[in-house]
Amino acid sequence: MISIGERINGMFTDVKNAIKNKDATVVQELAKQQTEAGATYLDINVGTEAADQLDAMKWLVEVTQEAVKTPIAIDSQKLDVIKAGLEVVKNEVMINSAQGDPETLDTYMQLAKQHNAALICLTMNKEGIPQDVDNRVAIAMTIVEKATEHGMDMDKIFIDPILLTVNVDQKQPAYMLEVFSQIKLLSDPPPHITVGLSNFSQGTKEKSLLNRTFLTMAIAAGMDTALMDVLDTDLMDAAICSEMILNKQIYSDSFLKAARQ
Ligand code: THG
Repeated sequence: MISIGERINGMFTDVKNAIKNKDATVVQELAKQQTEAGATYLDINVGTEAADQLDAMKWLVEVTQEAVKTPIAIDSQKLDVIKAGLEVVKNEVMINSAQGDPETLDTYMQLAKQHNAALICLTMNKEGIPQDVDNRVAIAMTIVEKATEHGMDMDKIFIDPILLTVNVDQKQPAYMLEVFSQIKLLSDPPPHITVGLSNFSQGTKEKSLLNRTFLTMAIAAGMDTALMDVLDTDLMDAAICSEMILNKQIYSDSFLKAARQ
């Protein structure tokens, strides 16, 4: 699967302090650890407390690139923060994320094409985040239509149906699995499907177990990407094992080791 390492995020205290003190080593260590753990992309999010978000994004991208060549996912709800990151990025890049109303998709898809970037699109629009299956799938189909209209390679489109915390509404996880299946069923070629996995267990006990169990069920339903804690070895192993069970990887007694290489 495609894994996006979540750790370079100003929501974490160590990264928040690193931004404030311009302490590159904390960020670079996280970049190296997540790369070694098998991250396909490294998410970079400045968080909410940085004094100058544009400056913080540029700095985080620059110091990360000094340490590793792993592609970066520039994570912000603000277009100008994303553009600041894109200005300094050197390698393959992903934009995280665009909202799913048609005009916003036009803007972000043009930007993605300019930078040959992958693009995460959220199933939310000006009316908010739909909590049911049908409206999420409807926005997902708008995203697919817009991508076709813009001549985007579907392999660069990642739809995120927005995973909510399990302890808030327990109907949501099953809805998400249904949304994944329907997106796969209704699109040809299909886009990638992703979520912010750690959202699922925020504020709960048993975070690792909750995340890993949802991940395996989600992979079975068609999700092929996650923004996740790649430093959680049990979680990464569960992802590898799920793909082996779905015959996306050949079984051998050393299948974990093989997948890691
Ligand atoms: N979709 C997309 N991008 C996203 C999200 C999403 N980016 C941000 C977020 N959601 C994904 N990243 C995280 C990172 C950390 C946590 C959750 C989501 C997290 N942190 C712990 C907590 O809050 O309990 C620990 C924080 C700490 O240790 O200080 O859970 O959904 N496209």
